[in-house]
Amino acid sequence: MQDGRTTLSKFLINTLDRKSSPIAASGLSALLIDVAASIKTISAALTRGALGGNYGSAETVNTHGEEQKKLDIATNDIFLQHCEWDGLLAGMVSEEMDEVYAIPDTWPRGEYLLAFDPLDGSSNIDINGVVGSIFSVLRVTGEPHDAGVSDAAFLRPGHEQVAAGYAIYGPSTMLVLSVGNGTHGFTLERDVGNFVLTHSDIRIPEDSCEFAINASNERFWEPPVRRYVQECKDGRSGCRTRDFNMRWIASMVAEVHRILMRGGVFMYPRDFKTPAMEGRLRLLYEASPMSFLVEQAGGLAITGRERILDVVPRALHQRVPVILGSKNEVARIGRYHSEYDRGADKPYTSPLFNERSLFLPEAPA
Ligand code: AFP
Repeated sequence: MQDGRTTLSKFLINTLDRKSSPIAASGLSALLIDVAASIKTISAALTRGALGGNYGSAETVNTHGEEQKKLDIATNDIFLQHCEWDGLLAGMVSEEMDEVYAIPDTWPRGEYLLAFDPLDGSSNIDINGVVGSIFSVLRVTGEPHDAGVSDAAFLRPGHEQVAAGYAIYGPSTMLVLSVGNGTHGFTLERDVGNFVLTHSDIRIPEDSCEFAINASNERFWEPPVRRYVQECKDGRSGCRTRDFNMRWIASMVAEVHRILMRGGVFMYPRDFKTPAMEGRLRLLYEASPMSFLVEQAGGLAITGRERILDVVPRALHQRVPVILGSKNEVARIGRYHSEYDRGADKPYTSPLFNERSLFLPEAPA
């Protein structure tokens, strides 16, 4: 379909509603239109900035013990209001809600499950930085869902998602979406209110010289991550023989969008600042949907030791380490984890080969 002329509705009808479509899925297009309506409403609220009276803390904490911004709660309610009524959902899960949101009895229930982070990067709100929303759609399996669903219905590996996407609220608002036939970007034509296809079939470059990580956690990283980042910092004077650039926007949506647009690697690896925490990012509504989009665009997404889309969640708000982006860079980081686990990385992580050493051996090709 042609960039610049295809609206989201036309794209979804052609992709999901035509009986001839290999991925036809009744009702899914209508659900995604409601998600898109949530995003348009959030975009309008965000562009009012401080004038909207939504800056600052809500003086509450979420299930993770994190302080909630007023907009965290406001955007969560926008998703609920736009999506609970359509008779397509059996339940919803959000970063901002402890439990599964049961569809009120006033509305019929449907065959889909929606998990979302209504406002990703909310620490950027009060500084007028880039933020986003992330969503993931599963189809209910097995248990009857007219009486609502339990946690178990959501605890499915990410490769079972039927759709995933994010909104990025930047200079323009974009919706980036996959229903299993590639990853596609739509730009909000604000004065008309349509999402227009502007980036069809996005492909992530397999190589890159750009990485994103919160370097303030370096002392808590595992050796394979330290090894990879050190080699990037060594640049052309080290084994990578080319210089790298670093970015950190504190919004996973913004980092992933940059990677989809020009390649790169995003890492929020396991760190031992809080040993009990398996990672910072939540599996159901951050890591899984973003990994689905990245893989559909030709990239890789791993925990360091396994494919994120194969991880079976144990709990609604489970966290995982995330390393995703350009295929060859993520494969290298995965290889470093495997060498470390096998004790085969000694020359690269022993104290003798620190950043001042002249003896940096060639890293394996
Ligand atoms: P918030 O939504 O609480 O701001 O967290 C954003 C996020 O989950 C992810 O989008 C960022 O990449 C990451 O946290 C930033 O983490 P640091 O604050 O540790 O840099």
